Amino acid sequence: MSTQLGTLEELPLAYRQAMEAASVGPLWPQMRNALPHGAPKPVTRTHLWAYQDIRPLVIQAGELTPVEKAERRVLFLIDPGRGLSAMQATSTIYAGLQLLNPGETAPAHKHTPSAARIVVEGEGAYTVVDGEKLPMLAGDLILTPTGCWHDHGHSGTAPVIWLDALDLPLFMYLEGSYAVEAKLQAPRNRPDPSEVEYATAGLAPPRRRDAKPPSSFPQMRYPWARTEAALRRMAPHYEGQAVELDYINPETGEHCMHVLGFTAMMLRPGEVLRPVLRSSSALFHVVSGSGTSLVNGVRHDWTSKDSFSAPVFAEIEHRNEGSEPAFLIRVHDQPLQEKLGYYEERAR
Ligand code: GTQ
Repeated sequence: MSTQLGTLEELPLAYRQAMEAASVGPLWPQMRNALPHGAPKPVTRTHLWAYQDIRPLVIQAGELTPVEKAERRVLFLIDPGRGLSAMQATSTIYAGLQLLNPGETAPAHKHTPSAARIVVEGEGAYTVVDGEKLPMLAGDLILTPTGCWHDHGHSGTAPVIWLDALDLPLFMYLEGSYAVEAKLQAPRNRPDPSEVEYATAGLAPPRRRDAKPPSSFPQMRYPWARTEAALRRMAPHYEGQAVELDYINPETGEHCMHVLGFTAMMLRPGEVLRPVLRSSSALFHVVSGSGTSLVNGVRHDWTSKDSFSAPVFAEIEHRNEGSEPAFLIRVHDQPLQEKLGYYEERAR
């Protein structure tokens, strides 16, 4: 059905003015904007954020703005489809590069949005989440889920930069975003659960009947070394298929957070991957390696530490023409869309 719907201009001026005065409007001129036929019309435009271009600006932020004056010293990624004021990389994903210099701390706070960090460069930084001290090594995924206290510190000798991913756009849309501040936390004197209870996939401690249920977020650090090793082990057994691992909650098997999901992938040398069209939007972060991706026909030549975005239902082709495998983490909003009951994949 593609009936031509009536326009605003066809309506008498006096009627339009009367509607405006009464704070009402006609649906039919807006119908196709509100409910496009067959598939959404994304606002998001794919973009590549090259680390070598942004890194000097992040380092400069450290010279221009003391951390005390920033609270979180971050340059956020801007979706060209939305313009400069939008604090978002896609419809649901806020992302930013955060700098912490040696000796600096970022004070504790907790907030309604959830955050996750992927460490991009440097050693010696840590995040304390609800008293759990989480070391930050390159490629690690560190969660700071909704309502969890978190502060950052750095006992190394060179700047540390990480990529923050938050579900902030949704919380701003919901008029639900706020934070509570506090002093730095005293971390517990033990390694985090990724090094203790959940160091081996498939094993979790037994729970006594009278014990309180495990936290909703029992594991908040996913060391990259183990993720990469797992992808490499899988690769020979997945010939002709994508080599991917989802970051999951080890107690429930569900996505590791409520709104945003995280999927690690390995692109073998010479591999060309054309994934299904997904209703989720995505931000790809390159942990290591280089390659080329076509996103809706736009070509991105990417290398280690770069990030690039894909709108909902994007046609994507990844290519690794090098001789080394490439490793990426896809940040996406599949968990949210599943909760809303409309996550969809379409064959190409
Ligand atoms: O590190 O807590 O990029 O609260 C934006 C908001 C980082 C953080 C961001 C935040 C944080």
